[in-house]
Amino acid sequence: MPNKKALITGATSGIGLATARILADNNYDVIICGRRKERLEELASELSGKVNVQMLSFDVSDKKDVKAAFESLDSEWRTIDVLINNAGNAHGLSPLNEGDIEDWDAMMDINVKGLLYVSNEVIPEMVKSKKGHIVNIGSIAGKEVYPNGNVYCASKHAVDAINKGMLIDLNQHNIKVTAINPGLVETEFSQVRFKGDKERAEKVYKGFDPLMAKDIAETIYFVVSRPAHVKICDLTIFPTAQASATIVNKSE
Ligand code: NDP
Ligand code: 8X3
Repeated sequence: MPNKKALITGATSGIGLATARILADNNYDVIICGRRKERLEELASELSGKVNVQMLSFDVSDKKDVKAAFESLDSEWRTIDVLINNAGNAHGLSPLNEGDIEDWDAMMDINVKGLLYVSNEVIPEMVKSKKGHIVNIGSIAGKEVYPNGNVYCASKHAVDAINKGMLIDLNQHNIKVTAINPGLVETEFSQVRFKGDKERAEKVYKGFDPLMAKDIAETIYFVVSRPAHVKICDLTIFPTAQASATIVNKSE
């Protein structure tokens, strides 16, 4: 049997990177995506001893770029078994009245429209082949709204709604759909949110044991490796110290 194929957006860092590694360890051929080509090349050389690897460097928020990237794929890579819609980030953390319009655009364009553009390229082949699994990386920010989270929370609430829509519309085509909604995971997420302010980013994860990218990747592998008749639809995953978007048991 040929290996299954997984496409992972945002594979240059954090959750996507850990997911590409764990899927390759479990014999998935992988299409790794992200804007940072050097990181894609490093990961491709790490994984290509184990499985077949394709790199696609594109900006998920640019629909022409997305289309061109998928058109560049050879036909044997066009039928994807597992799509991990992971690329995304928060940009800024401030009251709505002090928000930056560029940050708002980035979050809606990347987290919401980017996920749709990529899905639009992958779903038609899944429908034709009557199989496939889409894993959408949402967030606790898609279930709750927290102070200053406003537009990031809106983008992740949209991901939650899109996930539910996919679940309903793709059911008749035998396509599984899963939302994974993490709480606090220590990745480059807060560095991006705070625009490279490392000290502020590190503070987010101080005083408790946050989730690590590998914890989410292991859960994703669990979800995609269930038997054909089992579909996990929606999971929220917290570090043990977390109880809601705002309740975190910190030691300091
Ligand atoms: P990272 O910042 O570590 O990784 C983000 C990934 O997204 C990178 O690989 C980046 O690649 C990619 N990405 C960002 N913008 C674009 C773009 N315009 N086009 C293509 N790729 C892009 O963060 P995480 O691993 O934490 O985040 C992954 C997902 O998990 C996101 O959707 C995030 O919202 C979600 N999440 C994270 C949580 C956390 O606490 N860390 C909690 C809940 C959800 P590149 O820059 O190379 O393009
Ligand atoms: C990322 C985690 O707490 O900023 O989605 O919502 S949080």
